[in-house]
Amino acid sequence: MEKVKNLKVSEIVALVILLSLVISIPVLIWGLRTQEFDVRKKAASGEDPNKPGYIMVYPAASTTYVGEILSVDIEFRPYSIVDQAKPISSLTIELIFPETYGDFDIVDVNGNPTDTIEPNENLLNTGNWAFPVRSVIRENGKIRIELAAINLSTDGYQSTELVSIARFYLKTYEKPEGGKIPIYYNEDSTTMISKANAQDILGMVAVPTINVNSEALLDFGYRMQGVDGDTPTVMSGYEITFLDAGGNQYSYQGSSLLNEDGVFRSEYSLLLDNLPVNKTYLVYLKDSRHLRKELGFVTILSGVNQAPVEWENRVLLAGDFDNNNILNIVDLGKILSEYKALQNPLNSTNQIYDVNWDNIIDIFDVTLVLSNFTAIQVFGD
Ligand SMILES: [Ca+2]
Ligand SMILES: [Ca+2]
Repeated sequence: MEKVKNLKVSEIVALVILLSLVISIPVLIWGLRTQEFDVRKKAASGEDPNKPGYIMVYPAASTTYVGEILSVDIEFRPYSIVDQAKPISSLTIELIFPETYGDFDIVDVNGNPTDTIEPNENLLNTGNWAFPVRSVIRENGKIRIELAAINLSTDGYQSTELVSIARFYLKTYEKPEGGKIPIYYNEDSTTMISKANAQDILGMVAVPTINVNSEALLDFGYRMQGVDGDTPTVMSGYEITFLDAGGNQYSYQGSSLLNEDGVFRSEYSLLLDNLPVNKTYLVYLKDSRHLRKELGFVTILSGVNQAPVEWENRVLLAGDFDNNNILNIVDLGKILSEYKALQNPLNSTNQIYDVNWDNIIDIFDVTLVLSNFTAIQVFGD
């Protein structure tokens, strides 16, 4: 009986181990795939304590959009264990973009093709680092990035945290085949050299595959009546509506930040999910304290679209508090019911009545609304 029981237990254990192996391998592969990082050990052996060095090429987002400028950091970490940390004297990396580069390019922060990448300013400003090689090389329709960072201090450099050594920008012009831009690195020319014995301690390198999405996005700005650049920092929600020539409507919600010029702009490009592209739309904007405003026409293409700059002069008119896109006596009644003293502090329910965003409800909010009340019913666009 005992024996049978033992056998069963060991069988179960074996089965569990086998099952977990069978499951873990695809899960591991799946994990690496969804991360979209090519993580490879540079060292021939597995956990080599002489090769603790780690380089990671880290994009700001794993997905970029056609027309967008994606910033990508090259990060490194000589040692992960504090007690074992030893200084290094240099770092070299060669990144290879195997795709033909007509679809994308390495650019500067303004989007113009560049022949150099930017060293990390914090490291540069220490005066201890030199970057004799930081080239973008275009050959045979392909791109390579070569970087050499040399630490000139007598102590060398050590860190157990990931540190950015340089940054480059990638701009996509067209969606590449398969919708991906893979990046590889050259194993021979990618190194991290220890200060003491001039040996390569680089053990692992992670480089990304960048997904390219051809969905449309929009950058745009607009104004609000009574709000200028001196107003305290404001983030405001909105609903933007795209109307095509056939009368089809597409609405999206987003939020915008007030800048110092008094213009509200999306903090990030607004993703226009499922909006048909290569079409012209008439665009309207609405929020919870203003009448709807016609911003104007825009033709939407794949990737990041810039709205006409005139939109930044469109001013949303205050005073529609029940969201029916009409300013009338109902809206006046609503704001007057919150105007109980000369100065009324904001709480969780009355914020929409602070139409000039100065964090108080006073006579200026009421009179802004009254300035728009020029008929029994004032309709938004
Ligand atoms: Ca109303
Ligand atoms: Ca106010």
